[in-house]
Amino acid sequence: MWQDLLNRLRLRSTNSGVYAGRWLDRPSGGEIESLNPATGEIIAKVHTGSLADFEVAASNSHAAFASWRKLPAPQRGEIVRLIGEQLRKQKDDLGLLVTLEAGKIRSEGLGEVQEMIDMCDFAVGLSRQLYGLTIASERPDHRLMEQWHPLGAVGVITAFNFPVAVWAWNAALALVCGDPVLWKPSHLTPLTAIAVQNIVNDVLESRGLAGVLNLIVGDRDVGQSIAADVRFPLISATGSTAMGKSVAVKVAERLGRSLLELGGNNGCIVTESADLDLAVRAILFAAVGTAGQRCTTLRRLIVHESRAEELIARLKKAYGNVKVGLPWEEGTVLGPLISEDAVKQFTDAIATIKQQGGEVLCGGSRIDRPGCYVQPTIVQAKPAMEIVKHETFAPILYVFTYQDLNAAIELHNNVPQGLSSAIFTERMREAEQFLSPAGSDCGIANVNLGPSGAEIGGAFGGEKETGGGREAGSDAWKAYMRRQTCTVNYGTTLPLAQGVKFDVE
Ligand code: UN1
Repeated sequence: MWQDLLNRLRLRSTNSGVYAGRWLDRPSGGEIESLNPATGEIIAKVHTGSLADFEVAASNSHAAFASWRKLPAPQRGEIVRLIGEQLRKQKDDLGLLVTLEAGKIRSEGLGEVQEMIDMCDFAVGLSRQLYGLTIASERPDHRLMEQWHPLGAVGVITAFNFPVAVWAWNAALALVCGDPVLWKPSHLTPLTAIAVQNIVNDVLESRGLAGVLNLIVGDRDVGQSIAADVRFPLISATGSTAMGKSVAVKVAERLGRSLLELGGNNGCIVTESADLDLAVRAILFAAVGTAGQRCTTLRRLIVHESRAEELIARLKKAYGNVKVGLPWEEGTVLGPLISEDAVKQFTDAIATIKQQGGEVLCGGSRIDRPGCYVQPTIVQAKPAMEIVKHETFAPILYVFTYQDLNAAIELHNNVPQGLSSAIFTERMREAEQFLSPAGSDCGIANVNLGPSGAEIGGAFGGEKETGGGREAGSDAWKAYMRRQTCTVNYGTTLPLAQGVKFDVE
């Protein structure tokens, strides 16, 4: 059924998962299967890379740095522009592949490719704006300034839930900053990565730039090797907190730089004055969209006690109308979870919720049909429940009630993660309190919209166990470059800073 799509994206039934400047003929790792989570069927088999293949990919990435860094940044931007152009042309197919392999509904699959295109556009503009500062020197006849130089090859480790957009956040910036990339995608979504590599290869090879963007589909060993390797001064990793901690330790051991985007456990406060029409729609998208598998998914709803009954009733009604179906079918809003493992984590979490005194208000079960489907679930929770501090990557929404906004913000912040957050209020004071230094402790804080679905123009990332990294827009590019502070003495004397005297006859 999907063969035409796979052919158009040049995916054969057995694909080579290692591109190290060129496709490796026979990667020496094992073979994995890419599964369609909506049906459980095998889409294709993929040859993975071994540690020996990693070595080839790493040395090619490192070698490419020598010349790529010398190309003027706007010319690097031109390459990114060409990549963006190809992505525009293949948006429909690539978006459908995301739907097929990651189980995202059609508009979200397309949205993901749009996010890649947006990143390319952003990076093209940025390629002419990698500005440094000029600083007033305290010494006469001195110029003090900073400039930004390419850093080196970047290791990019991505997760299944944004199988291509997060690569683009990193790759588009890395490229204009002068850094080659070695990408290790999730083993659950190798085909989308191979399809993207096929697209970028055309651009790179036509310009004699093979080796600037590389791909290795590999297992944990490969991820650990990238993290440990000094040829990658920056490792950007997206995934679970457990994965991030192990990568961070490896990178820190060699004093490398890491950019981490890890677990989220995002909350939303609905105040007494909230516009519930807005809130219901936003909560639905944030908690049920992507089957609860975004880092930014809404997991904790903290609602003023005077509005709780009405809000819960409206949410239950809306949850009842959620159209579950095959993700590529028109009208579907809830597709499958990514895998059987993910379904097990959902059912285990529901059992734990009940043990810890949570009450399932709606949902709570696997859906009886082929594929990895679960019901969108609302749970009346108590703050003391241990499980509400953990991120379960599934559509489970915990509801708490509050009386006083200070207490609500405290409850909101009382989790180990700190990615995204939101408040619904019509009162300016409440909104500003949420955004103040004593308000939300997250990297992202929204007013009158949900916590998920950020645009690329802002810096994306979060605090605490979310890892502290910032990707995509704003000045996130600085992580991909090294800052050099330069002082030039254009005078004929040698005054020392801080007025130090050091005269020797
Ligand atoms: C993620 O889940 O890793 O803000 C990223 C959002 C998306 C990105 C999510 N633009 O929901």
